[in-house]
Amino acid sequence: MDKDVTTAAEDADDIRRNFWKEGFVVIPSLVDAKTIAAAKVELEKILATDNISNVAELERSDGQTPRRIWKPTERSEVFRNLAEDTRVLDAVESVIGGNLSYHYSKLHMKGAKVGSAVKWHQDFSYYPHTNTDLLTALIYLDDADEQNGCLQVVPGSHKGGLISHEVDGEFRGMVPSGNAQEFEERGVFAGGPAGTVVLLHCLALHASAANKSERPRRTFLTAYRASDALPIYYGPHAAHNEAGVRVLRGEPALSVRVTSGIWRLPITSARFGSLFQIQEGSHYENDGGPVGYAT
Ligand SMILES: O=C(O)CCC(=O)C(=O)O
Repeated sequence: MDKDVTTAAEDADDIRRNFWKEGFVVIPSLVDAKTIAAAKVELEKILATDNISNVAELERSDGQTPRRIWKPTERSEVFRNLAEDTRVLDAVESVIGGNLSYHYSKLHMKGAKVGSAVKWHQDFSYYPHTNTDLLTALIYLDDADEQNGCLQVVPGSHKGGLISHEVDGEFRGMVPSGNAQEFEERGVFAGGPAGTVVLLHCLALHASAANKSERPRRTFLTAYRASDALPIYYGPHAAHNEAGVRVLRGEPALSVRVTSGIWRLPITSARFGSLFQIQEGSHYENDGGPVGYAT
């Protein structure tokens, strides 16, 4: 795959049009350098702890480099503010409308040389809801490109429904390997300089390669949903993020909007703490760590 981003946008109309056409949109340098610098300082503060495993999941390859920081908005006002940044929320609003809620967030560290790959998947497979007006904003804290494992997306894939994320009949949070090969060919790179924001539809097929470069690719991922989209309850995992959900714009929903569809449920025999664990199968060894993180 050597294709460039097909969908960069600057104003609200572009953002809406490109997002709904391709299932994602890249908004170059939406967040200013000062805000990004402050987020990186804060990130180091979060990691300066004696008990790293309470805060972060570590790379399996070296057992020491953090690959995911859990719940950054609960650990830091800086990340809480970034999740509520007017520029980000304006972009989200231009896509899913003015009644929107914060869903959950995380930090992916993609450390230089050791950053794990994320295999092809659709986020909705991890958290089926009553409708599909859910999206994630990936806010790059470093310049992100093909070399350090920027996001890759299959354009238009959000229109094709939900495909299987099972291996041997069990949810594993990634598409079967035969499909992955096809998506690798059809996918495009969605990178950009630090401060770039990628809005990603919950049904868009996406992945990112391992980081073999000398540069980290740190990213704050903050997810939103239309306030009338509620999770489909199939067990405790489905409710895991709900305590943190809050209305950010518009009115709390008094009705739920239900669109038709048949959604396979992400039921597993072992609890998992992250998409990394369930995709690599390490959740079978430790039964999950912090219970059932969203993706
Ligand atoms: O950080 C990345 O490269 C992608 C993350 C992702 O796909 C996810 O969290 O669903």
